[in-house]
Amino acid sequence: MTAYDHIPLEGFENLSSDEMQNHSKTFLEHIKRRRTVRDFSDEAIHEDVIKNCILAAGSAPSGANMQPWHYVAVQNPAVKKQIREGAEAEEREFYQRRASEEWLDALAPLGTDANKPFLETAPWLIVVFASKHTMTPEGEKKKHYYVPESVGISTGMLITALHNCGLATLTHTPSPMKFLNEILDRPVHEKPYMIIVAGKPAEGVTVPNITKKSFDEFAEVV
Ligand code: IYR
Repeated sequence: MTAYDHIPLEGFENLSSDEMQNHSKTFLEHIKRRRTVRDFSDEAIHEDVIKNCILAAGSAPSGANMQPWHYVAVQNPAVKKQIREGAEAEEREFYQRRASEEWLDALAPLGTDANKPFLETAPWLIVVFASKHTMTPEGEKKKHYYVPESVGISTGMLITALHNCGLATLTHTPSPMKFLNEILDRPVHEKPYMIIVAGKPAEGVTVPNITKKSFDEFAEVV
């Protein structure tokens, strides 16, 4: 393998300490307004918005720059219907048989159940796949590294980018998710990672009155 050429770092914003403090506060206020919603408006959202957010996700750092993700942005109503049917079948199994009492108890305050109408109502379902390896044009298998870490970072950036455009999201993980490979025709070495449901919140939507941990509860400075 030959080493990459190195080029000067371009576009680095050299902020003063005051500017940094202002940016940190402004961004914190903005990101704190992100809330997961479970009821979506069916208002259409332009494809370019979703594509740009996926490009933002694709700019994430990844192990050896392998970019081990594949995003499928679904807006086709027939495909969304298939995904809803597949997800609800798995969720029925989950709620009726697979979930432990402890897990059901943890979910009870959220009031979730096996019905997932938002999978058809929301204008976009962004299905994230994590890929263990890639195939070179010569048909050679190239292993990916730190796959869950890389895809997690990328998906977090996607959620942030969508929030930045005024879109609400829901991180949805029906389990198992193999049905997504069949519906979306993805190869077996790509593992469905999660579905990011995106759109405007339904009119009058409510969210659970939850709080986030304070700095001292989840972080420290040494
Ligand atoms: N996948 C199920 C259950 C579920 C699990 C967790 I952890 C949540 O935070 C929310 C739901 C569902 O979507 O209903």
